[in-house]
Amino acid sequence: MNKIDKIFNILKKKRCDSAVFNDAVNVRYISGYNAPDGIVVLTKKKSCLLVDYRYNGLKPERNDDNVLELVVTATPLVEAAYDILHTSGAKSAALDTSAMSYDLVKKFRGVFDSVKCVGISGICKEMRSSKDEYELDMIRKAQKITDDAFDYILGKISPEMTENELAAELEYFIRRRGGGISFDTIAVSGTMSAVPHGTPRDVKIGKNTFVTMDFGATWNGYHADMTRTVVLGKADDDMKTVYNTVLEAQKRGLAAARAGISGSEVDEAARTFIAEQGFGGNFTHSLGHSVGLEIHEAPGFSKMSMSFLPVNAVVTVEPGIYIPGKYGVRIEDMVVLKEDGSINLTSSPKELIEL
Ligand SMILES: [Mn+2]
Repeated sequence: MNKIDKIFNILKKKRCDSAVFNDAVNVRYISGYNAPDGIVVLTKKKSCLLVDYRYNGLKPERNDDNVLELVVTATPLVEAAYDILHTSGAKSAALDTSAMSYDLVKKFRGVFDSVKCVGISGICKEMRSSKDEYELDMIRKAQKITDDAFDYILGKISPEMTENELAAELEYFIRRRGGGISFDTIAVSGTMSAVPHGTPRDVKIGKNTFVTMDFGATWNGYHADMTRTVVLGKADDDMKTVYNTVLEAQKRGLAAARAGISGSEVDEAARTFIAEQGFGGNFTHSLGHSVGLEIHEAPGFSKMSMSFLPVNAVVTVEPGIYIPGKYGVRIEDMVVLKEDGSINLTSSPKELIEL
């Protein structure tokens, strides 16, 4: 079943015969085109992506039956959308309100004269959690560039480099390879590595402390996400204990990760080990999140995640230990969930690297 058929099944349950999407990510997901300002209109008679002339001649990103007809129009898009709904005899349209302002909802309601608007958030949310082959392929490509960037930086990094320079080098490598930047690169050392999402500073990386790099490339809109922590110089015994505790917790999380169980079970597998080693209070975030057209998607591996994980969800496994005022360690891979386990998409080494 293609995506449009799946969406119509969802709409039926909501008693809607048509739908309108304006959220840039959902538009890309449903239409197969990267047209952030376009509107997707789905009706029983006609489904299309409406765009203005800035996207004239745009080619789809994928080549299968998940590509909509591209309609370029000079008519304001909300009015053009209504024309299609009206002509198709639609009675009740689902408005994907995931990224709509109150003002925009009012505008749709004002223009959609004979068609009832039903605001529904997250129509595609569950569908997007299980990736198809094209999506997995894009994520693999994004992760390949990300792994290559890590390999490159190991030959480039030095104690004299600042955190900002380190972040810039990673991003420059990704850009040269044609990738986009998945999110603001985290490249932090020493005390700043104790902040899980610390911001890079104009401070030299220095020696004999942890350097954490959390970064990723995108490919056709699909994200990669990876974290590695390394040491320039030598790690002392305490540092080795912290590092190897995170590494073992990550391995336990990876071993537990599979489809058909709840995210909390996977989180628990890693968290219990860290707590047993006496660092329970230092693992202050959830174990992982899904990744796709957005860097953070549902479902995740967290204490609160009770829903069952689907086959082909792409999820991160990223335990960490953070000792405030001192340093922190995080190790993150991305995996595809299968019924009997998971496939690791990340190939970078993760035994402690001392450079
Ligand atoms: Mn992550």
